[in-house]
Amino acid sequence: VEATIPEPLREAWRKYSAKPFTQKSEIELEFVRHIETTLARSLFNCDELAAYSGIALAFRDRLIIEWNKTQQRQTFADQKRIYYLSLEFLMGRALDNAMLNVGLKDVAKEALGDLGFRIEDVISQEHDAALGNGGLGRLAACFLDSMATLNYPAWGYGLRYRYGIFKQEIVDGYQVEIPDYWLDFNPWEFPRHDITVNVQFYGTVNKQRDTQGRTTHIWQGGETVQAVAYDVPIPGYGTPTTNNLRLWSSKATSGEFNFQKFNAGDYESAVADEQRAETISAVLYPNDNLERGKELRLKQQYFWCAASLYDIVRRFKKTKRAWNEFPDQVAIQLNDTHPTLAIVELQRILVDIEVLEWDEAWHIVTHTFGYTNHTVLPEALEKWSVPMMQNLLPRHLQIIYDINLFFLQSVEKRFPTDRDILARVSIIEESHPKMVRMAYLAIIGSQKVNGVAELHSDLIKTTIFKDFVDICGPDKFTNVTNGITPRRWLHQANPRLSELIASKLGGYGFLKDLALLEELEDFINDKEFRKSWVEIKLMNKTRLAKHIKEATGYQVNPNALFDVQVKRIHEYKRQQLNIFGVIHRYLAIKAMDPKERAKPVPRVSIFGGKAAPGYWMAKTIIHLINKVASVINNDPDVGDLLKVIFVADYNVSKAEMICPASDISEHISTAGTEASGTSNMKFVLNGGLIIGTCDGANIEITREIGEQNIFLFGNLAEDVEELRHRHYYGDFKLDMHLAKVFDAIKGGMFGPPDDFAALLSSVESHSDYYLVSDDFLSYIETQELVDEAFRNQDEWTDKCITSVARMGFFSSDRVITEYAESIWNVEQLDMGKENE
Ligand code: GPV
Repeated sequence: VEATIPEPLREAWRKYSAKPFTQKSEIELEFVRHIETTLARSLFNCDELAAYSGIALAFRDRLIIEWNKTQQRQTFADQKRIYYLSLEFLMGRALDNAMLNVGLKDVAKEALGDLGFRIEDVISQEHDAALGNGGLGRLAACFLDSMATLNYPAWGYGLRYRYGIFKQEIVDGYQVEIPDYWLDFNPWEFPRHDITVNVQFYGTVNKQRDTQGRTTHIWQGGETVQAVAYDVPIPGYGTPTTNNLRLWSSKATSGEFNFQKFNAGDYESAVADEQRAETISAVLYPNDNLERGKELRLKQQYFWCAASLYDIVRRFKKTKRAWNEFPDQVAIQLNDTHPTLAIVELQRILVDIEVLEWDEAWHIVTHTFGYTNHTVLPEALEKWSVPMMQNLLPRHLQIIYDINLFFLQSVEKRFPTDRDILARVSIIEESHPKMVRMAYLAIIGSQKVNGVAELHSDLIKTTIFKDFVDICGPDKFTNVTNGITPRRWLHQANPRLSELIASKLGGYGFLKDLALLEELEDFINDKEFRKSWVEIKLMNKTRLAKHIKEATGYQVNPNALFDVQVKRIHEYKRQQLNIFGVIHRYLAIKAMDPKERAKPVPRVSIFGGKAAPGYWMAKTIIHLINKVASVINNDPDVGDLLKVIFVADYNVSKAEMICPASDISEHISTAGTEASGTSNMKFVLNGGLIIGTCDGANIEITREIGEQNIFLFGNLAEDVEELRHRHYYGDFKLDMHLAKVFDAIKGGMFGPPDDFAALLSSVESHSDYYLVSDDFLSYIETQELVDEAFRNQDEWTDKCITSVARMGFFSSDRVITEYAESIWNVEQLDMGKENE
């Protein structure tokens, strides 16, 4: 029952209703009030962490006022909404972003200054919200920022993990994982103990006849777990729109807990049940581009889909519309196949609970969903075992079988002569055990399927989903090239560069319309501008050097060429190619006459990234990088010519420091394996150049910035299959330069060779699946071109400025606009009146 205040009393209510602050004095008042009351501290014991808490609470109040108004405005507007379902939202820190997006960072800086704090120190107290693994999760976070900034009525739905991605420590050169318990103090979430959904698991399905003689399915028994909503406000930049990210947390169903077992005197087991329920949302699975088929993961997926769908349907029903209007009010985007059960769940709600006819329900479902694919790697494509699904979600498995039956019947009708097509496209793989192919289900249940960069979208149409293009027609498959939010990845990460750009472009309009950056090319010969540009890069490198010194003890020279590869560690991303290249460089320096050693360009090779805890080869690569670092960094023959750094615990806030500090960054995946990549965009937007393969969005970056401004190397995607085939049939010869690198490793230069035997043999004797040897010569030659180019600092600066000027296309605002127009059919909210 919703309570409303009677009209005569609303005047008093309005008089006292909370107003968003704008003045320094108001921020100071709120800050001190929160320190002294909410936090029960005083000016005598307010350390930087307490100061962070105080200012964060002040801004959270500011956000929630706009959040409330936004929700009212969107309800009133009654338009179609976007629901972005993602198991990962890699948000990073919220305070800096909140202050910038509401346009009060400068004011807050003064306020904090008045009270004795430096804003940078306060900001750096915040714990990253790390509810994601890598690119896929960060993309979701960028999308939320853009959807709010563009005034789209949009909700994110995810899980409130108690543990985000683990913290990485490097001990004796090995990765060690530390649990990331991040919820001790989180002012950015609002628990909604009144918004709950009971989610059912296990049990059995019984058929019944209803009064009209229809067969209905009753799913009974099993267990239920309660989903509790936690809301996170998402402020847009330069707009009052503050959207909602709703994260579900699991707990035991209220009432059920304690009662029966408590009465039976079984208190301990009642507590155990409660804990088991909470386990569902306890931990983020730390795999990137890999699926492992664990039952708890399937439970997470259904728990989240069921709670979200219930919430979405509840909101729709409040509008009292007819069911066939559902797709006009609701667009649900599936971030990879993780939320594919939402398709089945909506069909179940419509057929079993709302008693619609199957076909009518299926029409609604297939006009509601869109599916984004993020990989072609076979080991990352989700499949769930049929027996597991039968046990956990018996009714859903029946519905999947029915969806499959109707689908295969239609395929058979259209392709009566193709004898294998049914087995190829069946949602059920006829293996032992049988498996449910989630991507096929997602395609069949969606209106549109998209890849995340042009090459990738072409590849899915010609390889993994080829049959579906024939069956569904090519129009179902589309491309939306990824992008990044310039608010976080330029303005927040690189405030000085953002300010310099604003000074030339006459304001910060480019942050909302990134194509405006093209005007920068007019200033390419402006001496003052170039000087500031170079100074800013040097300051950013100095800031990173300071962090490196504190974190590793190694001193690096900020004038050296900073060569960065930071991303999840994966064989396909080929950090091994990079470190082998570093060893090659080291051997070359060692072989030089000491007098010659003045010649090469000094370089710092910086690595960062986490390996999935069970991914041994990735951990071996981390170990090798660290061993190589300790040998090279302590070799007096080398000095500043070469340093190797592994930055531990790479995360969003470290990325904000690292991206502005690169001269060159590496995006060197085997062609055809990296769906898009998004850090490539972050580095170029911050005035760094790229060495990369013709893969993912590198190709479109090249098209935009010009091929004279990027260092491309290596085999092309179209040649990969043929090369692998040749290796497989014994036609493989280790590149001669790589052979010397391997000899050095085998000779024990970097510690016991056995430690690296598996890594070397993955290249030498297991067919070099990722073409490290095939691309090695091209890679080291291109690195020499990088040296040459870097020697000419003026031309280098030309390339950097030109590239930044041409990066407008890679704003996530452009991406969201494309989704809105070609997939969701959703309009921006008209903010006319509210913006006055
Ligand atoms: I599948 N991606 C990811 O981060 N984790 C995953 O489990 C899967 C994909 C990434 C891709 O690897 C990147 O190429 C892409 O840029 C990113 O998703 C966003 O689309």
